[in-house]
Amino acid sequence: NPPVLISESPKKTNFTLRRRSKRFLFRVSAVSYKDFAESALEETRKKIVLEPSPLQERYSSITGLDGKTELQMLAFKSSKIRLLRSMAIENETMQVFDFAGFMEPEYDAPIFCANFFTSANTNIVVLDLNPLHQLTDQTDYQEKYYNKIMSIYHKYAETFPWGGKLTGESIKFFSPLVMWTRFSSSQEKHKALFSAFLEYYQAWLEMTIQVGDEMEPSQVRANCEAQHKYLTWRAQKDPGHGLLKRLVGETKAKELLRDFLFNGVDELDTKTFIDYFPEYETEDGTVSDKRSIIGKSYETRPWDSTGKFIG
Ligand code: BLA
Repeated sequence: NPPVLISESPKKTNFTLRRRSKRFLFRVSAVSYKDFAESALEETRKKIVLEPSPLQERYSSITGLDGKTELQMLAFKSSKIRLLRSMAIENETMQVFDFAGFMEPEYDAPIFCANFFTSANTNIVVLDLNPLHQLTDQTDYQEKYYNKIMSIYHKYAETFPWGGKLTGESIKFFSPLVMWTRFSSSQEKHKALFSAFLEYYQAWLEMTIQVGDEMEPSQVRANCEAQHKYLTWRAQKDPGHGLLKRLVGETKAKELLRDFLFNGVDELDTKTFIDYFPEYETEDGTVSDKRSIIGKSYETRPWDSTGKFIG
C-alpha cells in the first residue's frame, strides 16, 4: 500500500536574520522531524504492539549547552524489535533526525536507518534498510530482502540523486536500496523526503512482521555479532559525533551514543572496535581518531539499477 500523507509535515516558520544592522524577515520552510517520528510510530501501531523501551525513562528530552537546542528522544520495543528509537534535534538554524530500528538477534531482518541533517540551506540524507549481513557473499540475503523492493529506490532516484563521495568504510553498511543524497532545502524536497521516509519505513516494518525466527544457535550468534559490529562502528565513527559533542558536551554525547543511539554496543558482545576494524589500531594500541582509513570514495552510485554491486 502506498503511504498516506498523515500531516502536512514540512511547516512554514518565520526566521529573522540580522545583517549589517538591518533586520530581514525570511519565511523559510523548516522541516519538523518530530512529525516524521510520530507518523512512523502511528504506522507501526496500526500493525504491531509497541511497548515502551526501558531507555525511555532515562532519555526523553535534553536542552543543549546553548540553552536553545532541543533534543527529543523516543524509544520503543516489540516482541521482535529489540529497539526502535528516534532522536530529533532542533534549534533556530538546524534540524537533525536519527531514527533506527534493530531486531532481536533471533531475526535477520535489516536495520532501519534514517539520518537526516538539515542546516541553513543544505540537507545531508541517508535513508536505508542497512543489511545485517554482507550482500557480496550472502547473495541469498539480497534475494530475501532487497530484490523484491528495488522499485522503492527507483521511485525516488531522480528526486534524490547520489550525494557524491562519502567515507569509503560506510558503503559496506549500506544496501542497494540506499538513498544517499544532499540537496538545498525546499518544501517540495522535504515533502518528498517525508514520503520516502514513510515508504522505506513501511517496507522495513513489513519485513519485521514477515521474518521468522532462527532456530539454529549458530545463526542467532551470527546475527548478534553482525548487529554488534554495526553498533560498534557507529558508536565510534558516526559523522554526527562532532556536532553532538558541541551541542551537549563530551560526557553527555558519549552516553547518548553508547547507551541510547547505539544501545547494545556494550551488551550484545564483548568484542572491541579494534577486533572488528584492526586497521584503526595506532602504535600505542588505541583507536585512531581518523574518521576513515580508506578516505572519501564512490563518486557515483556503486550499484547498478538491478541492485548488483559494481564498485
Ligand atoms: C555527514 N552523515 C554524513 C555523511 C554520511 C552520513 C555518509 C557524509 C560524510 C561522510 O562521508 O562520512 C551518515 N554514514 C552515515 C550513516 C551511516 C554512515 C547513517 O556510515 C551508517 C552506517 N548526522 C546524524 C546526526 C548528526 C549528523 C545524529 O545522523 C548530528 C548530531 C550530522 N552528518 C552530520 C554532519 C555531517 C554529516 C554535521 C557533515 C559533516 C561531515 O561530513 O563530517
